[in-house]
Amino acid sequence: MTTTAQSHIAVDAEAGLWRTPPSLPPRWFYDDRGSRLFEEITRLPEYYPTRRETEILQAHSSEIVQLTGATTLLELGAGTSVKTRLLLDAFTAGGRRIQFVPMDVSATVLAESAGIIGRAYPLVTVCPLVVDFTEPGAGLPGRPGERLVVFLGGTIGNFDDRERGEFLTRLRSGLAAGEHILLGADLVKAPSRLVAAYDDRAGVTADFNRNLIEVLRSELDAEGLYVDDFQHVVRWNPVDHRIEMWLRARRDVAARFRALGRDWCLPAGAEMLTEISVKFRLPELHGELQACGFDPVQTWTDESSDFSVTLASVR
Ligand code: AVJ
Repeated sequence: MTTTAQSHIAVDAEAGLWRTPPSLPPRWFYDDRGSRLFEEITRLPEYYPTRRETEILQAHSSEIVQLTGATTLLELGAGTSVKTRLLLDAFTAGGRRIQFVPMDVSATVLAESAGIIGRAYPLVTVCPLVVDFTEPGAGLPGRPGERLVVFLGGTIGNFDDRERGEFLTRLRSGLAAGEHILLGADLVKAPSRLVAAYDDRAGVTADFNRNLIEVLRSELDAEGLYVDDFQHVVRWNPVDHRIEMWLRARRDVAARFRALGRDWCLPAGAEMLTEISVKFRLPELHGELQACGFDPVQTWTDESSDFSVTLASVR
């Protein structure tokens, strides 16, 4: 699994597992198996975000491209960039050239998708970058004045209010006035639908969540830590308008992380927070963007207003 100096699972485990409640940042879901399980999630009948966002991009990519006039497309948390291909289609439609910088924590996924996109799009120069975009650090690549940063899938929902503000502010400071961001954000809707999207009947999301235990076990050389001792729990938190994924201990867990030289106990019934997925209302989202130095240009939703894609310019 990919680790960088700034982002190491040992550091995150030390910082999160001994807190009350214990927690771990969601980036550790995406080892090879986790990445495959997430791909499977995007095809589940209950998981609407990927399909809705694809519909929006299919309908409005040319418009988005016209509004930005960008010549460099940067993608945060790119993964396989399937939806971004709709933008690349629009960008290259008139025979124009564009530079594409997919950024992701997974070097494997990135190298594979960069190869596929490079071959499929002769007009696109692909410059993949292995980085964790949640970490503060170097500025953004590409020529200032001509960049569009896309952050799709609703991954902005993985940040809580404070983290989101910090993230947007830092993103703003890495860009020049007049440049653009394109942000996919999931919208508040009936809790039953939201919960179903994260607690699917086939149990794929449960496997995805519980895979985190396997990642911890193998990466931190743990003994006494078993995937089967954990149950997938999903809750809608109406106060913070977010989905929460937890792992609940089915029995007393007494593990030892040999890589950390520390013991970890979780009594039966206790829970660990593994992911939040904030859902938005558009006026609030626009207000947050404004407050962080962006001017919303336009927001598109799908026909059922399940999901949103917002183009904003840097003030
Ligand atoms: C990749 C963060 C957008 O929050 O919907 C899907 C991750 N977790 N099912 C989301 C996820 C469980 C997903 N994001």
